[in-house]
Order: sequence, then C-alpha cells, then structure tokens
Amino acid sequence: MMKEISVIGVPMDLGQLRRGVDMGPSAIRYAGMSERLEGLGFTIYDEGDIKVEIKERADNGAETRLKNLEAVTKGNVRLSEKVEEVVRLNRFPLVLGGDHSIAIGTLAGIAKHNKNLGVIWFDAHGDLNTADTSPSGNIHGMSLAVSLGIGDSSLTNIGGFAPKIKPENVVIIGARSLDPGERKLIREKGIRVYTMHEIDRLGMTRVMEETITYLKERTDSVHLSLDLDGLDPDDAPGVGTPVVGGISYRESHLAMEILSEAEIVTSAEFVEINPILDERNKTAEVAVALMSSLFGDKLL
Ligand code: 4U7
Ligand code: MN
Ligand code: MN
Ligand code: MN
Repeated sequence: MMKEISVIGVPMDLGQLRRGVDMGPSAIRYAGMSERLEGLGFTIYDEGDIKVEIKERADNGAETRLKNLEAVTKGNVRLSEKVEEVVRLNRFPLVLGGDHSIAIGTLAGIAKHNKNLGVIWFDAHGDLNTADTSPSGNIHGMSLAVSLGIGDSSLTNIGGFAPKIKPENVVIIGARSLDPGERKLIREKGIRVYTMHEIDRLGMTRVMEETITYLKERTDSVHLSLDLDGLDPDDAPGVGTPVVGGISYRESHLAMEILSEAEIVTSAEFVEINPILDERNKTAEVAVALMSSLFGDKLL
C-alpha cells in the first residue's frame, strides 16, 4: 500500500436533512486518526476541509426534486479536483464525510486516473435512487447511481466524463434497506450485492474472499466507500439513517483486515458520522479503529 496518505475532510450535510453530519471530519480527527495511522508507519498529509456551503445559505432548488442540488454539486466539484490532485501525487486519498453524497466527488476524482476502477460500497442502503425513484429527494441516497452515470446531468458530468464506474465493478456489502427502484436497477445492471442474509449465511470471511476474487479479476484498483450505517446501530449509533440488524463491530473489523491482507484498496472514504446523534464520539472512534485495520494494524 502507498505509504503516504492525504486526508480530505468534507463537511457536507446538504445531501440529507439531519443536522450535524457536517461535523463528522472534526469528530474523526478528534478520535485520533492521524496518530493511529502514523503509528502504523504512514506519513499523513491533512489537506484540511473542502469548502461546502452552509445549510442556511444553500438554495433548496424548488425547480428540482433533488434537495440542495446546486450546493451539493459545487462541493463535489471542489472535492473531485482535490482528490484528483492527491491521486496524481501518488498518495492514498482518505476522504472524511460528511454525508454520502460526497462519494460523487471522490469517485469523479479517482476515476479520472483509473479507467477500470472497482468499488466496495459498504452500506445498509444501495444509494441507487434517482429523482424518479427516490422517496426522499436526498442526494446521499443517489450517489452510487450518479457514479454509474444515472441521474441529474449536473452530478453525473462532474469532471467532464460519465460514467465513473461500471456496474459489474461494484460490490455492495451490508444492504438491508433497498427501495423498489434500487432493486430494479440492481437486477437490470447485474450489480453484485451481499445483503445481511448472505453475510449471515456465508460469514464475513467468505463474503470478503469472494468480493476480492471478483474485483481482482476485472479491476485495476479498488475504492472503499464505507457508510457507518452499514454497521449495526448498537455499534455505530451516530448516523442519520440507522437500520437495525447490521454488520457487527467484529465482522466489520474482519472485513477491513481481510482487505488489508489482499492489498487491493487504493482509496477510501468514511461517511455519514453524525456527532450530534452519537454517544460520546463512539461512532467516530469506530471509524478510526476500522481505518487502522484497513491500513494494516495486526494487533500484535
Ligand atoms: B445513505 C433512502 F428512502 N433510500 O433514498 C433514500 F430509505 O447514504 C435512504 O446510505 C438513503 O445513508 C440513505 O432517501 C442514504 C430512504
Ligand atoms: Mn450510503
Ligand atoms: Mn446508508
Ligand atoms: Mn445514512
């Protein structure tokens, strides 16, 4: 794995309606991220935060169903430019959310230099809605669809090209809340999904081994997009859209450890941490512990 990591904070809370997720990057830093990763031998360049419009100033965009479309687009354009720069410097981009709409900008920046990019989407949700299928109009529930080139063109065209990724290069892990339109898209596009059912049945080890084999066969690099609500709310309570019956603390660590051993992940983002809804920064601490495992902490 690359020995230099660039950390990029994205205080984005406009892709959904709950306040507080914009404080996620601070909470993760406060939980000791840099020290933990430096302890593993990495050099950390903290690039600070991307400028995102504050909620009070964002125009809610009455002419579209997509909430805060203009401000979400602008923030993601800036993020994509920063991520692209980091990739060019041959550093590992580690993006801190912010709500999951920021995957749009992260993937735009990475895909510019990686034409055959794989994506692991660790999440309770599919984030595969469009303006037509979304029950909420919240862009954080659309970011995977947008990255596949499906959705509003101001979002799909960020970086000047679309799509960013191919459906057969995506693996969703932890799904347990999929809207009807998302299920349809998964079937039509043949997206690989390990729902909680498969995780219970096969166990996390086999799920990760299959995922790695699958992505190694068809991609050159892999982005990990980790939504903390993929975990069970008992272990990660500080999220805006919790869903019961999720991946445990131990299973999620095992997943990161297996990814670390496979040495396939070349960029990552940790999103949807909401300190206002959290219990004494527990969810940010879980995020840092997961990062530590992903970056090779062997515990011994
Ligand atoms: B997250 C939802 F309807 N599907 O589109 C929607 F259930 O980034 C939730 O995964 C989306 O947290 C959750 O609004 C987005 C809803
Ligand atoms: Mn998500
Ligand atoms: Mn989610
Ligand atoms: Mn969420």
